Amino acid sequence: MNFDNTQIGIFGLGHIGLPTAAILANNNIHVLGADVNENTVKNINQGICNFEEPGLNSLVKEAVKNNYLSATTDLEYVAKTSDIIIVIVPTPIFENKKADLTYVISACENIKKGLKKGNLVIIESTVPPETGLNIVKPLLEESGLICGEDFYLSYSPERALPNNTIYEMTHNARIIGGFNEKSADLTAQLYSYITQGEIIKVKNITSAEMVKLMENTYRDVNIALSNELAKICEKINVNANEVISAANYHPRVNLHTPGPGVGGHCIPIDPYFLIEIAEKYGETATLISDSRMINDSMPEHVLDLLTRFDNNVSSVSVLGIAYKGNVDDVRETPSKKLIELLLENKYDVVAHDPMVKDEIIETFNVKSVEYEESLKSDCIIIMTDHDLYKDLKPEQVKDKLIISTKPILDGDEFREAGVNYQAIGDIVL
Ligand code: SAJ
Repeated sequence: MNFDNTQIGIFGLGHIGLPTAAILANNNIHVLGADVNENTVKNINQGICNFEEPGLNSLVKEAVKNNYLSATTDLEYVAKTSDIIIVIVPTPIFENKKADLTYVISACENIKKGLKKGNLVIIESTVPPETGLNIVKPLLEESGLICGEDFYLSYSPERALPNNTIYEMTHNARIIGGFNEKSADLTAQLYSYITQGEIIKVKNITSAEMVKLMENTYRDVNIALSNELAKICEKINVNANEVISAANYHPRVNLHTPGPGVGGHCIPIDPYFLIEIAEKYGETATLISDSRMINDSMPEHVLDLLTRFDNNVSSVSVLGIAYKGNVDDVRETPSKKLIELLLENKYDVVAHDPMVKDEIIETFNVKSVEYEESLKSDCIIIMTDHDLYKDLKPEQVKDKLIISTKPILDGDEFREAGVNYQAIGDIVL
């Protein structure tokens, strides 16, 4: 399929939508981005992207300069003028842990107003199984066009790791589930254009929706297993990360790394979509639910470590607000819960994060301080494995209580230097 005279409309220009748009545009395909955020649209049209992702800025700048990429808030216009439309909008959860499909539905409401014969609509947003069939398809058919005949519909999940998105988007295998063969074929032609990875077609849209949720739920459950194993190791004076590394030498073992909880906009969210569909059909999702509870309990475990080794601690520094190392994303960060617990327990709390702006840090009701300043507190809790923290030296924190939630420091080195070093899965009574 030749895309020279094709316009691709991308609904949602966030952490996945913008890289997708930029990669397509740098393959000389005309891309028109659609986003409700005027600031996002303005920045993109100036060749600027408003979040950190290695390599993305130059791709956006190049594509905009060469007139292959532009953006607008006029969603209907994007639908009316595009041949292929990709929906990559957020799918958060409500307080009750049910899927919030507001953005997907809003995108489809606009798409149906501009849908034309021959159009291909691809949903990339992570959605509960059966969303494509039961919500998206009927919505788009309100245009009067028939799915599979007049227009084509498929689901293809994004699977790019933040901070390595450009590489993964152009090398990872791509999963495709089409409403029918033609939908799947057209989608495969598009993605084979931008990724060197395998194109894997599964039976249908719902199957592809399920693949995405299984990938992330696999990760959440395995992290929960490692967190539970770490708590047992603490009781028997075993270093959890040492034994996990040893166990992973087994060719069929891949234990994940214990930590302070699971953040990001995917791993802690996607399992609830499976719990929801299970409950809808009278199934239990016990292991998936319990894993979510274990991971969400880890900030309390960090507080337990502090109270257990608290010798006159009154001031605490939280090192790391981002949900994981070397990213600036704070969505669902475990640090939020930890800070709430520390404040409830009347500790004086400050925070530091080299990747997150002070004004974002201070939305967590803590003062953002310089790194040197943060090392003056009685207790220092490392919550995020940013590279900066890997260079911490014992002499910088001589008389402090260190609680590390990520295996980035050599505990024995700190203890031999007289530092009270404790860690998830590695404490010395
Ligand atoms: N974490 C652990 N232990 C581990 C691995 C991660 O505690 O062994 C924690 C991290 O600290 C972080 C959270 O889990 O707080 C999530 O980190 P992550 O790297 O597992 O996940 P994301 O959200 O950055 O990216 C994931 C990826 N999915 C998988 O690895 C299966 C990515 O490929 C997806 O595209 C992304 O979710 C998504 O968008 O769904």
